[in-house]
Amino acid sequence: MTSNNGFEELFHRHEKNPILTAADWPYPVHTVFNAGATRLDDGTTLLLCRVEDRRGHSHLCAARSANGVDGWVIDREPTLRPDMKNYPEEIWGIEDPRITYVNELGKYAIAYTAFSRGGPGVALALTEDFLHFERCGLIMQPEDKDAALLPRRIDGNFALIHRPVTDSGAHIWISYSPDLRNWGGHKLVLQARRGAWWDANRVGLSPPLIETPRGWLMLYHGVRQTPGGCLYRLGVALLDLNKPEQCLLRGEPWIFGPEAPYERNGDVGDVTFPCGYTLGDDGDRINLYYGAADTSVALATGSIRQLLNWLDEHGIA
Ligand code: BMA
Repeated sequence: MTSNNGFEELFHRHEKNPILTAADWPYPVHTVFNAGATRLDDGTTLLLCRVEDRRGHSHLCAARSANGVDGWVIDREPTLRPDMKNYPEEIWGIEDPRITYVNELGKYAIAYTAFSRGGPGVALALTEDFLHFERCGLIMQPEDKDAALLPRRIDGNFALIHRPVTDSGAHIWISYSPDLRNWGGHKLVLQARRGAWWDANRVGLSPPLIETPRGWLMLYHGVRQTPGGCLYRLGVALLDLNKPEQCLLRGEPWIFGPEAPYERNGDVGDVTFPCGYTLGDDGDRINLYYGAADTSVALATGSIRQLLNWLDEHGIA
């Protein structure tokens, strides 16, 4: 189906958007956005939402739903709070969780942003039930964010996609670890483009990688800085299955960006920021959960097959 002024539409907004807002919360909160997502054993969709309070600090709160659209049951109090006493790097809150189920551990790994005095860094926590959490602490020092663990080892090591910021820009990297504590083997995966590009200067992983027989699909955000503010849009690339630092294809145009009123207006307007997805029972449908304008959680659906076909047509090696 094509619409959108002739551009092929790869993600379709849900008619019930935004699916979660502060008004749904069982305790006072300012905004709810940038949610990690997973499907539990019984098929329940769990969103781990970033919740901002009226100090401007964020914590994480779980919402569960049978169909992933409505009927959300939200934890009565914060599910994972910053723990400044034991993890001083969480002093200004914890943000933007990405969830990966790691078969080998029988646990979910949550990579999230710890907002420290030194800037944002990447922290990791493990859980079996989203009730009890085992913190691994800061695994990438500031300035670094937009991280997710891969669901299995690559060549014997765990692998983490993340986005450090250096003088040369904000690009997507991968790092490896034998034990989730010690990290090395850092490699550049995808560079921000330059100049007028929609993804110039600043890119970052959006949800965790999506495994397909042809490679890892990576949905990533690009940030366009304009005199009127930043525009956060989504692009797609395909990474090699056994060597994810090798980018096989990268789309030129963005595939999803702020259009709907709840994406254009909010605390930070013109932001679509996915941190999680779940797959439909057919193994093809992608339910993409994204933060809209740093204010609410919205849902759009796409198809793995269609994304791969689109990359064949619009991707460059
Ligand atoms: C990014 C992150 C996101 C946020 C976005 C827009 O740098 O901090 O959490 O949604 O900016 O404000």
